[in-house]
Order: sequence, then structure tokens, then C-alpha cells
Amino acid sequence: MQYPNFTKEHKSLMAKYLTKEVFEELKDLKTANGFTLSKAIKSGIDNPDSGIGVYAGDKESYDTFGALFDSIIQEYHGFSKEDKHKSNLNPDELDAPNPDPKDEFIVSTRIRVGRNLADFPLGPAISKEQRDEVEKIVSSTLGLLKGSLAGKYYPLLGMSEADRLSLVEDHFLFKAGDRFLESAGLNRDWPSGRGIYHNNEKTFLVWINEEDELRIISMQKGGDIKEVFQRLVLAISELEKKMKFAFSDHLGYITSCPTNLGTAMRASVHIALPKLAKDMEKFKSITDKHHLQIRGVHGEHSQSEDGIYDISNKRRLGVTEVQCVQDMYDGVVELIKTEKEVI
Ligand code: ADP
Ligand code: ILO
Repeated sequence: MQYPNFTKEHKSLMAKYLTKEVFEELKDLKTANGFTLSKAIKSGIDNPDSGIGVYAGDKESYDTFGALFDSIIQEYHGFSKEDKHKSNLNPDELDAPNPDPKDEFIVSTRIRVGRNLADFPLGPAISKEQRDEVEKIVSSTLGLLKGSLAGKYYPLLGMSEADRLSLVEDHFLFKAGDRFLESAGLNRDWPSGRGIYHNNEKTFLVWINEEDELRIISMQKGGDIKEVFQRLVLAISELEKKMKFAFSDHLGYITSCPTNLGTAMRASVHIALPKLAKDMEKFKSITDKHHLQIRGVHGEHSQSEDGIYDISNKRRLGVTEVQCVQDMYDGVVELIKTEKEVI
């Protein structure tokens, strides 16, 4: 493998930290699952507009290719090699009364975590047989859930195109054909092994075998952020009784993209801020202050529609789950206050 031909367009953290020295140190290494540096960086090379540009094939990748991953993790999360991740999933410690009880601004709230099974490689290095096995284990475990979490699994294989598109359009299901995931090898054998589980109300959902083997999701209309968190915590604790997830004391929950390490949590609202949207500098100063990210309404790399934005926590590693949600909550309170003040 040759040192990549980075252009001016390659702006990812991978392009920044993969110096010739780091490349020489890592270029011939391989994990037990056969994952290599060239597989890890392919997405960032194929997609020069990547922000991160790197994926892990297994937990071991974070050690084997540490000379690259550690710098990316340090810059994205402000988390050093010596730090230890900490968890807190106690909803009683979240201070989040509904910031928009009249439903004037917040359209919906969603909190998700990523999880991967401890005994399998991550998606970029998984084989078709292993992926199908993960689908079988996870969907049958979900089938044991009771009460408000009880639901049904809908595999993508055999789902009508109209049903799939309507689930995507309504924000319940992941998109097909994401070019970043494609280059990372995460779309191999599509749609086999992928699917979505949800309860009747579609307030509790689990994606199987997208970027991570599980994305556990709690969502509902409006701004009752605490209720959404409580449902998610219940689901995580029920699933943890039945499955062993990939975890390390240093990096927390192990995910295929280093941005999701730690809590693997993204807590978001879809919120209408048409006035603030005309003053992006002010908008961004508030989101930056609260460590938040702005996305469009159809997920990452999408555009906003009708002044509605997806606002979520940026920090996930080295902060607890409660802090992730609190970051989002505190920022949303300030955004609503400012939106009301703008003439
Ligand atoms: P992820 O949350 O897994 O990082 P995306 O940014 O791709 O992934 O979002 C996945 C889907 O979830 C998209 O359809 C997006 O519109 C939807 N979504 C995210 N936040 C909310 C929210 N607060 N309310 C409703 N849908 C949401
Ligand atoms: N690989 C993409 C996405 C990075 C962060 N987002 C997700 C979904 N993991 C990039 O480098 O921009």
C-alpha cells in the first residue's frame, strides 16, 4: 500500500493525522479479523468531504491503529489515551422539564445509542454469515421484550420499496446507499441482515446492522426529553440483561465510527428556529457554547427544511449519558429563549 494521494479537498481528521510517519508505522498491521489500515481509511480517501474519514473493523482496531485513532479521538472528543470513560444512565439526575410545553418550537425528540455485540467484529469487518447471525440473535432477543417495549421486527429483505421509503421519510429508518458507509464496507450484501424493530407507537425502535449492529432509539413528538430518556434507559437495561456489548474501560461502548465511542449517544430535537436561522453566527455561537451539532432534518449530511434543524450533543466520550442529554437540553433552552427575542 502506498501513502494516499491527499488533495486540498481532503479535510478529514484522518487526512490531518495520517502523516507519512504514522502511515509507515501502521501500513502492514492487521487485526485478528483481518482489518487493515487501508480498509480503515478508505471512506475518508474516497470521500474527500469526510469530517472524520476513518472506521474501525473491531475493538482491536482502536489499539492496533492507535497511532492514528488516538489523535482523532483526542481532537474530536478532547479525550486522551490515559482518560477513562464514565457512564451515568440515571434519569433522576437529568434536570429537563419540557422546555416547550405548548409545542411551539420542538417538533420531536429522539435519543439513540449505538451498540455492537462483544463476540463479533464491527460492521466494516463482519462477514455475511456473521452479520446474518447478529440479525438472528438481536431480533430474537428483541422478540422477548414485554410491555411498552414489545414490538415486531421488520427485515429489509422482502420489505416493499414503498414501505421502506415511508419509514425513511418519517424519520424512523436509516437511508440506503450512504456513500461514506459504502466506502467503509458497511453496505456489503445489502439488504441482507438489516432491518428495524419497533413497538406499535414507533416510540421505541432498534436498527439492526446499519453503521453499528444495534442502534437503540427512543423518540416521540414534542419536547418531553426526560420521558424519551427514561424509555431509552429502560430499553438499554432490558437488552443488557440479555446481550453482551463490546465495551472497554477506556473507550466505553465500542462503535465503528470513532465519533460515537463512549456513550454512543446522540440526543436530538427537531426544532423550528426560522428567525435564528437568518443569523447563523449567533445560532452557532449558542450551539458551540453547549457542545452541540446542527444537522438537517433528514439526518447527517442533509439540509434543513422550513427553518427546522436537528440539534444534538456533539460530545459522547468522557462525558456521561446524563451529561449528553443535559448538553442538548441546556442548549435548546437557550435557543428557544433567543428565538423568542429575535424580531
Ligand atoms: P443517527 O442519529 O443515527 O446519527 P442520522 O443523523 O442519520 O443518524 O438520523 C437518523 C434519522 O433520525 C433521520 O431520519 C433523522 O431525520 C431522524 N431524527 C434525528 N433526530 C430526530 C428527532 N429529534 N426527531 C425525529 N427524527 C429525528
Ligand atoms: N464518515 C463520515 C461521518 C462521520 C460521523 N458520522 C457518523 C454517522 N458516524 C465523515 O467522516 O464525515
